[in-house]
Amino acid sequence: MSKLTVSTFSPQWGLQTSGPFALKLLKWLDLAGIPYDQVFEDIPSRGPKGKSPWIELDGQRIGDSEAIIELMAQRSGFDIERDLSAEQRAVSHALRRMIEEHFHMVLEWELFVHPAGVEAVRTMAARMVPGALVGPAAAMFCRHFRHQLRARGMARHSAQTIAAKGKADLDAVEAILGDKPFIVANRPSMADVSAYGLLAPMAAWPMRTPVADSIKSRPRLLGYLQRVAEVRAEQRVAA
Ligand SMILES: N[C@@H](CCC(=O)N[C@@H](CS)C(=O)NCC(=O)O)C(=O)O
Repeated sequence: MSKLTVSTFSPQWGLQTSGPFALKLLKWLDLAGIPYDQVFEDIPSRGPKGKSPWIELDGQRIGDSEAIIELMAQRSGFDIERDLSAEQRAVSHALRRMIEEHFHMVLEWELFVHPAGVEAVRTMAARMVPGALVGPAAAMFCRHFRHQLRARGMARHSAQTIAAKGKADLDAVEAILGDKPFIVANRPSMADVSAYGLLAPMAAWPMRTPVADSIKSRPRLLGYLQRVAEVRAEQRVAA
């Protein structure tokens, strides 16, 4: 397979990247055994879809973790859900959509609107831009996400309601996980790759925000995230 370059946000909180969708993509590539070069790029508007992550392959730039995974699955023949039943695939799909389309807004709200998150964004901005620009850059970043979250409806709720919504998603993940090693089966599915990408940053970040604190208080979820972090490639793909 040709050389693959993956552009992601910089590493943060002991993770390969702070970007949830990039973390998801890197985990899938690791499970597929597909080698890649990671390039740090903290300005998502530079990507082909204006969002992080994106890849470069055969001179083409492709955005969106789902589209990238579909393409790489086709090229490599690696189907992470190959042994799952139709029902398990459906549960995996539904959970993935909940995590990526709903829980992601809760994550963004805690990072870009909650005061503890805003403070952390300032610290991160200090590593990216010269001193005088740190305040304006952090404010611009947070404003951008606040507007998006308002447009999508999430930021119109109270802080208490948003925390309750996030915790309800965690309850669902935990209940479906039960005593299984992974969310829908005894081997990883797309739901696990998404859950890892979106939950691991909140489990790892030091800021005290309600839903991140809730993840940190759930040993079953923490054990699960550790398991996904450690799971190895199931199949090697010729480079
Ligand atoms: N559906 C996209 C979502 C990517 C996404 O939302 N990325 C966020 C960072 S986690 C981003 O770049 N946001 C920048 C923006 O919305 O301006 C995917 O799966 O890659």
